[in-house]
Amino acid sequence: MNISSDVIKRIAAARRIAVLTGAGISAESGIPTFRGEDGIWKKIRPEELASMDAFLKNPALVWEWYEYRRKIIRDVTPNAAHYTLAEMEKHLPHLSISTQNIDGLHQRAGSARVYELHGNILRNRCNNCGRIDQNLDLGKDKKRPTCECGGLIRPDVVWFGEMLPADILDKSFEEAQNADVYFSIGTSAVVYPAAQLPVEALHNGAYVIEINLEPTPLTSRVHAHYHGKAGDILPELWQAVKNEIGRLDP
Ligand code: BJW
Ligand code: ZN
Repeated sequence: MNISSDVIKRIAAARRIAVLTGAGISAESGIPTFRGEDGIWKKIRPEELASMDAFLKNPALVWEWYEYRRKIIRDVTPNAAHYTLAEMEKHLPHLSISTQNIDGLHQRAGSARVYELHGNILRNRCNNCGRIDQNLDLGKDKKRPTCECGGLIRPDVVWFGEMLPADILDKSFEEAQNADVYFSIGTSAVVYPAAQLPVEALHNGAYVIEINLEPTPLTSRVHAHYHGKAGDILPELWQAVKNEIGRLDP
């Protein structure tokens, strides 16, 4: 891979780095993406499953999708891209990750400063009173589990038409506004407001780098883009940055 010395120097000199990740960063761990080739579950688009309308219309179908994905997520492990970001956080002055993923793999890889924009699939929440329930037996409730208050229990994730957690979104925008270098990794960059974060970073003078298998609506706007697997590109990029830091600070 040809990494320009400008990219390497920018990362090595950055005081603050912020990262947006999407489903593509977990693809090499074996978790299907939403919109890629492997991304359509039973040929149903995410927009038809990830909404309160879909859940109210057919809770059993939506629960089936989440149970299918929970099983995959419990069985997989973080990959080289997750581990590289965790290592970068330890060695660079400040690095945060705003993730659209609900799989918890950044935390399992050792990243500490992680903002989960779309929630976490391993938690359940009552749609009425907000009570969090981690130990839900779906079988017992015939795929329509209800809370003590009578409300429907749902996965603690953010669906289309729902607000993202305000504190986490605010923090993510703050990180984007203050970043010297911003990475967008493994996201199709079509779902808002997350897709606005790299644009916000651009508007505030950050050097923006995209790593994705294919071009996205963001590609033409960034300073540098790498088309390939995050698990190949990030470790190579980080190795080059470590060499540069070593050269500057022997
Ligand atoms: C690799 C790789 C490898 C593969 N290496 N790369 C402004 C403009 C237009 C629309 C809106 C707007 N503001 C709000 C909206 C509406 C809506 C929206 O954005 N719609 C668009 C589709 C048009 N947004 C919302 O509704 C959001 N809420 C909101 O804005 O609240 C305010 C409001 C309320 C009411 C009315 C109006 C406003 C909420 C969005 C919630 C999204 N939820 C989901 C499900 C989460 C739970 C779950 O996981 O089940 O989030 S949908 C799904 O998409 C999931 C993802 O996080 C999200 C993004 O997908 P992501 O991560 O980018 O994955 P993919 O599959 O799309 O892309 C993977 C990429 O990786 C591909 O490009 C591959 O090539 C690449 N790749 N392998 C590197 N190895
Ligand atoms: Zn309740």
